Amino acid sequence: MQAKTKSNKRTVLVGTAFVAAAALGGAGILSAANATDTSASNAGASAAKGSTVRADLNPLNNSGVMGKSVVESKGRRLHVTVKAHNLAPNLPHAQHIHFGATARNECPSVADDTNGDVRLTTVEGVPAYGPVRASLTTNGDTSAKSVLAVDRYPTAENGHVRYERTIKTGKNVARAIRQGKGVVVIHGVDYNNNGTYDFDSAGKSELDKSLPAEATDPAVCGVLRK
Ligand SMILES: [Cu+2]
Repeated sequence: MQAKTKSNKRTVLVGTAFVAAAALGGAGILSAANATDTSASNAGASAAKGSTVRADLNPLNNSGVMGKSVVESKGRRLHVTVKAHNLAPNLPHAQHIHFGATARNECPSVADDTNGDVRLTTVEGVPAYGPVRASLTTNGDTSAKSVLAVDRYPTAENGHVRYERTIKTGKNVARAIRQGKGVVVIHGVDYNNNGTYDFDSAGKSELDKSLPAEATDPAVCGVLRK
């Protein structure tokens, strides 16, 4: 039961990632984006002279999720921390830094619920936060391509995510983040609190009809401000 559930969740998120990348159109844009791990000591040293942006993460979709994120940057190197609580427990949560040259670069509001169903989907949020620019994975690639990298997103043990990693991104994206235009979004809302992403409460994801919207809807969001 446990193993099967887990595998189902993975399947769900694989699809999520794939269609999200396609729908948001961000995957191919980051030509210069390469994921590079650095040691903790390197990260600390480079951050010392870099600039820092911080986000208070506030709930979307009445998720009740709260959190904080800090990004210290120098050049293309970003030292990212994310802390969040009250996430759908023990489920994987895709998390990204979004930014769009033509987006408002803020968190979506009820005004972005364009179909007025009192639910905000990932696509409805795009005019606010833009496409995915960095995937906050636990290991391996962190470019927008890793929206696909389901096995590499944190699982919210007891609803908590504690994430820390140094990543590299494209020059333009790094600059936008320093300018206060990066938006941290964590996805995955278990609306009916039944411990899994299912179709019962929110139906199918608009990104991919084979997926529950619960797996793709944004749960919490914050703008990384100076
Ligand atoms: Cu996202």
